[in-house]
Amino acid sequence: MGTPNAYVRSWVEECAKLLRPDHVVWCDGSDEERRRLTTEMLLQRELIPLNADRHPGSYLRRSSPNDTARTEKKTFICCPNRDDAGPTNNWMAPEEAKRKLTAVSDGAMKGRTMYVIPFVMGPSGSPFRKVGVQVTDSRYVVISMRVMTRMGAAAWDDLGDSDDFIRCFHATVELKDDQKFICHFPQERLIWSTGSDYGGNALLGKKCLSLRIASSMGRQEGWLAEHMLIMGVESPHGGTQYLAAAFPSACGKTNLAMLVPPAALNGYRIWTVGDDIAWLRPGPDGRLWAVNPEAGLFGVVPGTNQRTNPVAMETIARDTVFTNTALRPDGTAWWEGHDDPPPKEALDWKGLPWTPASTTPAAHPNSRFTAPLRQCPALSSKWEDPQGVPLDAILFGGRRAHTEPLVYETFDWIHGVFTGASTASEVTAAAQDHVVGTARRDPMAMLPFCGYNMGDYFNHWLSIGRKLSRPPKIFRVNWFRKGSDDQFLWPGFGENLRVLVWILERCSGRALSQTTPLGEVPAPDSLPLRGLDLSRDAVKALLAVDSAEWRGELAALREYFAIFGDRLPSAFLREMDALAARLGT
Ligand code: GTP
Ligand code: SPV
Ligand code: MN
Repeated sequence: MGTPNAYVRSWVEECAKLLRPDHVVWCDGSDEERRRLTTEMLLQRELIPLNADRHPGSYLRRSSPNDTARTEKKTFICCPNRDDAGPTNNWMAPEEAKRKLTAVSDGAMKGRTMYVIPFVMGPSGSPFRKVGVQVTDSRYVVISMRVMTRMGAAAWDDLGDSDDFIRCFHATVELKDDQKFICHFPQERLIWSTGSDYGGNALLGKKCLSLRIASSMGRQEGWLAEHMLIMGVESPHGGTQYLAAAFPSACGKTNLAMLVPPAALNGYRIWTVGDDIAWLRPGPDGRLWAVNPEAGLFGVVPGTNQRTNPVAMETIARDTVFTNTALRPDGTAWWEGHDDPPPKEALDWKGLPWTPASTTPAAHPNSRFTAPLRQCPALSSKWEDPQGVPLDAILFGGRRAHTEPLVYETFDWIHGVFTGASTASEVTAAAQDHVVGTARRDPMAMLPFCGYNMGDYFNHWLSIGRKLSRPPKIFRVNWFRKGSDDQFLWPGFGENLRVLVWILERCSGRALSQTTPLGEVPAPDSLPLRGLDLSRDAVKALLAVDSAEWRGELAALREYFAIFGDRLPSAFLREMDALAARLGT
């Protein structure tokens, strides 16, 4: 096995000089190392052992109550020119950010141990993989990175003599708001995060590296880093087609990526390639190829049960870390939407007594599970393919109670990119600093994750399209439309396969559609709905396009896109005019 090269050693020395830890430990990703750290965490009560019969090898972790989700207002893109971060990102000048972070980090690991984590994002042997090195004082981060990335000394071999690694600096410091910064320096390929040890704020291989830094690298190198699941759909008629889908945080990626076909569609099989992040590249064949850079799942717990997501339930049946779920007296985890009814008594996610009469939820709404992808019974045999899988379709979605139909197909790549960029979605608990439920624009589900100006990002999407002679078709979906009774019109979860089947049949030119101002919706009876208890009226309501409502939507969209000024693709202006014409204005 390799050893860290001189570039790595000198950067780690620099980090240690600033942080002044008592010890520096170079991690190797071994099982022995994981056991040792776990034992230490159990002794320090940083982990709570779960019932060994019901949850073998699994633990509960309670985070600090003010550190339970990504924090968008403390997340910065630090590039020299403010305009290059764009109107949707927080920006800080690199020198100012470094000044602040140096002050916060100075001596921050005194009395503590600094762990050095070598890791690779992307399948081993893939020409698209990227090496990262993270320093951290959080053992929780170490054991989580071991699940979420390909961690270990193999990264040193991959790196060789090169200094082409992403520098990931993490210090827990105190979990106080004024110490909290999640800063990205795309020019230097540096991430510097302090004051949080939760999920996307602290596991720097995930959103920070594989989306914010990677999106910026992708722009330079001609590829895309996207907030997308990747899945294969094997049809009973033979053959597997692949699709990628971008939905905002907590809007259904993990669930779709591992859905179980309904009985009426028996014969179909779903193969999970990834549930959160996709790196997309034009191949020599003119198709778009997708790779999942991650090796684990960091999934939303509430709502997960045997009916909604049996594959996830099997995936997390062992060797899983639960973060911020409730704990039952028998040492098992519980959450809202669990198969079991609410327990008579439990400890809530903060460790406080909870009963069904309590007015607060037992599990945090953003409680999560961390588990290796290898434990997923639906895992695709292609999940580690160095080239990835070729996409037939890309889906953009969001959570919209009104306005957005269940599904429609866009007319072409440019219209599809425009449609993805137009996505709005109701805010969920996956970020700390917004009012849950209010709708906001979230282009391509990348609003919190794009490492550069989103106007440039839209142009980059258009330029990728020019390299594709066989581009995937682009669709918009919405599982969350509600009826006048305020209930979801669509059953969702496994039944979503019905929509995927229509989509993939459109890609192979078999399913019928009807044209609306937005795009092609399923023709009557072309959605495979047999065996589903859904009235004709409900189907109509699900697919309805209300032109008056959409004229209002378009006016709001024009206002939104104006924030990008002259970085907005002129093609988007033409798309808006064309949409206006189709809507009859
Ligand atoms: P991140 O990990 O934050 O990126 O989230 P995600 O996009 O992977 O979302 P996930 O699949 O974890 O789902 C989030 C929440 O939405 C869970 O509580 C699910 O139970 C719920 N959900 C997922 N799919 C559906 C669906 O088709 N219909 C309905 N009604 N709810 C769904
Ligand atoms: C998301 O919020 O989209 C997540 C969780 O997948 S985190 O890793 O915290 O970003
Ligand atoms: Mn996500």
